[in-house]
Amino acid sequence: MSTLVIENRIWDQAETMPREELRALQIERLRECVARVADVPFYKQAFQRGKISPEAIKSLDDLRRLPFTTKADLRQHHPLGFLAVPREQVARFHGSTGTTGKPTFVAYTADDVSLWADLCARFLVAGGLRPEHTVHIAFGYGLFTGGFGLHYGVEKVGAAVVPAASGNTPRHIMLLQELGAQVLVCTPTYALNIAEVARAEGMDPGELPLKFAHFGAEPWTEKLREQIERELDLIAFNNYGLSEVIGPGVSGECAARNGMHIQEDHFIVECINPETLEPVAEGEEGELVFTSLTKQAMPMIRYRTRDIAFLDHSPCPCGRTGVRMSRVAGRTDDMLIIRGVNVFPSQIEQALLRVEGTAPHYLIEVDRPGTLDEVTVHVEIRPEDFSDRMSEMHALRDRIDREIQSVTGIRMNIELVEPQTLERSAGKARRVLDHRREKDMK
Ligand code: DLL
Repeated sequence: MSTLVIENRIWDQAETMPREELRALQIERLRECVARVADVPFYKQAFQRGKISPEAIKSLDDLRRLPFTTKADLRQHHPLGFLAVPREQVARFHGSTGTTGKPTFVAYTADDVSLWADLCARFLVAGGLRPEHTVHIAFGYGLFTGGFGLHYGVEKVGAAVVPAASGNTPRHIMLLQELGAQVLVCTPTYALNIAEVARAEGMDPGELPLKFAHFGAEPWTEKLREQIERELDLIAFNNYGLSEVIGPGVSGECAARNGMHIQEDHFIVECINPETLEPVAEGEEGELVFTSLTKQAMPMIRYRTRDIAFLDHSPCPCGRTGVRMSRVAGRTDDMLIIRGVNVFPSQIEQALLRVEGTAPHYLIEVDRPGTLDEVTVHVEIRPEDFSDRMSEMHALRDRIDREIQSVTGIRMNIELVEPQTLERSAGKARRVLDHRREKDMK
């Protein structure tokens, strides 16, 4: 386990702004944002209905008079109905791939791209990045915001970038060895994949030169962090963002690694009950909603992320004043309702990681063959734990069965599969195959 100590360094003093000052800045910026989107058809209509003008924004409570924006609204105004600047001012398009249907596009002006770089620099520096480092980026470079966003952030800090992009894991290992990057940027599951391929090549992944890593773009658990840190001998930081709001750079962990500081001078966060749309109490889980205060090309008012997390306003020893969001427990649209019980894939991951002998590679298959939902969890066994003895495999399966039942309260079918049989993803891991949805869509 790494014994590296990350010194607390702050990229931008705005990160430590007293909360009173921060609130005043947010109100001022919200007013400007409302003025900026006044001609976007979706907001124009909503503002007319609600009799909202920039002058009507007097306090942060007035935010609640503004409409929510959803993915469905973006789809309805596809491709560029949310553009708030003349087309010639757009410097960049990105897209969110989405698991269903067409990508939705997002746009940036040159200033937006520069802000994005700065916000990524903030969390990278909070998590140990210094100009003398080399950073290996194994995110896709393309419509996905991960590659470019982190790339700009690293450049802004003045560190060296290896834009390795995604895919071809043996090549990543070769690049890591030859260029000696100390910092890894990718999804947490891809880091596991790198460790696994290194081991298959007869190497100890802990011998790679990596010292720390910035992971994001998909939900992961604290247990998975421990496992990755152990295998690759590094310190792993979590960072969060979404294309519609800016991409990576919405929030990230500091050295305390006790929640991700939201960059509140640029985004207002709300945490709501997804059914009643009312705010939840402090510390209670709910859906995160973001308003992007300073984006120009495509600002979002109260964008419903569908990500479930909780907020923590308690002071942080690092001195940053931005509220911290917890890990994302899951997405409202990933939440499985199994015989009426809500289950997140992350709960199954949590259960699996408690059982020695299973790799954190799994696939949850849901179906409704008759009237009842049935769940099968395909779990990959680590090569060293794979055994020809049926009794050992049965005992392992029973342990998994018990853990899953104790975490989710639901009995699932457990199917053990041989090492290396589940698909590996170079980007976000696919954890759920819901045949009920496919049937519903037919
Ligand atoms: O995934 C942006 C990003 C890239 C963030 C690289 C961090 C690092 P989208 O493709 O639009 O953008 O997907 C956004 O990914 O709503 C969450 O559900 C999920 N997500 C992103 N970061 C985290 C995280 C990028 N740290 C969606 N933990 C979001 C859990 C995350 N989920």
